[in-house]
Amino acid sequence: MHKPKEEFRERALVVGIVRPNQSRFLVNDYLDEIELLAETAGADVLERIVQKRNRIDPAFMIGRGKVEELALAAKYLDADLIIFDDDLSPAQVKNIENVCEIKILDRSGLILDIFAKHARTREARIQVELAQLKYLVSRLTRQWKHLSRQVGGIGVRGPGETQLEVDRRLIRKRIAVLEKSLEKISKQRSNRRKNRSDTFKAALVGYTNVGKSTILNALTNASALVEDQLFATLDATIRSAELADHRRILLIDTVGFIRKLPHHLVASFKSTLEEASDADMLLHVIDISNPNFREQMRTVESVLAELKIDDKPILKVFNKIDKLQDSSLIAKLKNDEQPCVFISAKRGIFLSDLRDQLHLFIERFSKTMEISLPVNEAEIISRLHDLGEILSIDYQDSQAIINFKTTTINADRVQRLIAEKNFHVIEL
Ligand SMILES: Nc1nc2c(ncn2[C@@H]2O[C@H](COP(=O)(O)OP(=O)(O)OP(=O)(O)O)[C@@H](O)[C@H]2O)c(=O)[nH]1
Ligand SMILES: [Mg+2]
Repeated sequence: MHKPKEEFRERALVVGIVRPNQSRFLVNDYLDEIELLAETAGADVLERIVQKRNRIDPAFMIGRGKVEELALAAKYLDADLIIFDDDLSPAQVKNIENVCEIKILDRSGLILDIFAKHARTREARIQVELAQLKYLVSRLTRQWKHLSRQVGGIGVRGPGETQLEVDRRLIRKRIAVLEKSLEKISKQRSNRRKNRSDTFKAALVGYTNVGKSTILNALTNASALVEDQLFATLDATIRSAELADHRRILLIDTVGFIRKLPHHLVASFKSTLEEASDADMLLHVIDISNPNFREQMRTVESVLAELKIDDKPILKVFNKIDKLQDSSLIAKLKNDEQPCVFISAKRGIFLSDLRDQLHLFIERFSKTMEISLPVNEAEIISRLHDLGEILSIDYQDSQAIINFKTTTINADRVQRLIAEKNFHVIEL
């Protein structure tokens, strides 16, 4: 884990709950993850507290007695904050805070904080602020001012510090302003997309920290930010990669997913993720060396379904094979998870397999069509140049017979364009 030395690090306790149908083993994996999140946000985790519970306590989540123990541990260890792996209601936060007298953060709050810390571009900053404000509106009861020991730090970056005291009406106004700006950016983005719509596009999607940006860099000589941190990438980066026989493909790097991704974030990041929705195929990147990779795959699949982009052709890219202990796993996955490839992006192992598969997908998901139009339809012909490759044009009388090749997605656009004018198109 990358820890900048000059950064002031807070001291945190993390709390997880084992539910009746869960194993301690699994909850420990979840706590590994929340620990990584905490470290990424700038905290060192002093201790994990795990409690088995059949029923969630509505007032204190883990029960008053356990919260009192927690307060003692926090005092003894001189902690600055307590992080819960589960999301807390505003009342639970208040009650636990009253007993422990230090900052209490839940999973969503922590993830939002990391997004705030990593947002670089104007778009990412607006998206994060929007998500934070929406989260805040529902918990305006939270006031950390009365806590003697801390001001600022994790969980109160971004709008929290100043806006907490402002009333809901002002926050709603700000939300409306931000939503308008995002709409504008989203329009500009979709215009830019139109301008590069003739090349086959593959979006890198997957759980956070699996190596999406590393793959983008390995295939394109780009220098996207790669960090052993969660959510290093918040913006969609697009680069062109060369495959065999000079064929090109556009690769789109996207923000990573995580278990229980706060829904305000998914909503705010829709326009960034629209880049993925416009892709011709998805590369679902998986960290094969993570013991929890199957659950991570399911999380990603459900976010893709939520974004309604799970119907695209998907190539599973199992990355980090260099870290794998048990290579029999590869044989098993090869059998169960086709189409898939196994690579190490960092070490450059089997990248040619990935390139070959991309080539196959381009072939398989491209369409050739024959279009007949009057020769004077210059505007449509110029639009076709934007949307794909004109293989040949035959002139017969006043008709142009165009042999045209394009991606599956653009083929639908062309169909609509031609149908609007009642001209003729046949898919070959
Ligand atoms: N051992 C090993 N490490 C890798 C490999 N690929 C990436 N990594 C490391 O995994 C970490 C995360 O890589 P990124 O490329 O930033 O991952 P990402 O999916 O873009 O992550 P986010 O943008 O944070 O969601 C970095 O420390 C990389 O060096 C690999 O093939 N093998
Ligand atoms: Mg990344």
